[in-house]
Amino acid sequence: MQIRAAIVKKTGDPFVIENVELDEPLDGEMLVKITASGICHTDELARIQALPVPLPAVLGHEGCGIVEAVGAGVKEFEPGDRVTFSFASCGKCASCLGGWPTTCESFPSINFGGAQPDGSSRLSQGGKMLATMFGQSSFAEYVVANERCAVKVPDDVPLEIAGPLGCGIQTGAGAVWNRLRPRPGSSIAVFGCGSVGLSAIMAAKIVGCGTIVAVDRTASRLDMAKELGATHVVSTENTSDAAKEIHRLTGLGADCAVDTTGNGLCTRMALQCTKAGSSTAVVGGGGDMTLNVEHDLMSVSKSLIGIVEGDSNPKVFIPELMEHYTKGRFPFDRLITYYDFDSINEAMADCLSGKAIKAVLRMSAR
Ligand code: CXF
Ligand code: ZN
Repeated sequence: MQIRAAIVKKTGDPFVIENVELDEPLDGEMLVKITASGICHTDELARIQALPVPLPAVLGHEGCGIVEAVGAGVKEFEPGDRVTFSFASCGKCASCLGGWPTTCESFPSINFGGAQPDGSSRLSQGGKMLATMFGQSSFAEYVVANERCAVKVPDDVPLEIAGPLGCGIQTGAGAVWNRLRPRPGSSIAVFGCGSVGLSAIMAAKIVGCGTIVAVDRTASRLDMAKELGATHVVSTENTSDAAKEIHRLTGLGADCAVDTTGNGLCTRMALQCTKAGSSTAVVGGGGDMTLNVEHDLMSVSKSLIGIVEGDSNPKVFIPELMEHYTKGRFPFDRLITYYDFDSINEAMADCLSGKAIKAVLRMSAR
């Protein structure tokens, strides 16, 4: 079928919305009409090729929509189901079988290699294959994706908010709940108050952390952090040494920290602001840092850990996030600014400038 999709043709090109061909779903796949798609910084990294997804490509990996048709062998879904997508995984390797799909052996190739595991793509233009992202390519009116990437959205969750749960929101919340697991009453510092950091803050509040310190340079984001659960905020505009300030607030240092910024200097500050025996999680890519292994880690029994997608098993974790949302504890919809699909370049620009915390594109295919 012919659909409209946003294509990136060459490195750094803007998105152009054009007609493309979408093939029928094969075994285990389904055709989904996209209602909305979040924009994530990783889409920008792919557009500028800091993350080398093959081009030309249809990016987008926070899609949600309604199942229109299912291919042979699809067991979990039927036409009419409301679904949201997350990252792709093979379902067959030891990590997937053990319930840890973020460490799937095929994670890099299946999510960033541009094609399905067999090397094929359901998307093409003028007879030439278009690369896909996260097995979904949600900057489009329709996608064909494997049912393993999808999660049902209950009727009491508005469908158009659901897409970001599959990447940015679970990345922040999952780092706290699935890996750091702070104790009630403990302290946590969160560096960066974009959608990932604010999700970590909401998760820390639900756990019952007693001290939640938000660090960012933008006053409006720190205000939002306070509204969502931060007990203290540190502005890097006004404070030259955020780590020192966090030591002042917590006494011995924070019990754990999350760095969402992708900036090595912030990762270093996050590590420095914690107390001995603590863990610091890095959940945003791109930074370089130097550290002294003895002084910064070993002699103080500290851990510096990388976490992909909040260590989440989306089929289990996303329903939990939606349950917290419907109970009013996890108002992640407050992070969203909506844009028409045709305004995708403006939406991306607003994400990069900080004007939008989480941009969500509304598709409007008939
Ligand atoms: C990605 C970031 C790069 C490593 C894999 C997961 N998250 C999606 O935006
Ligand atoms: Zn993402």
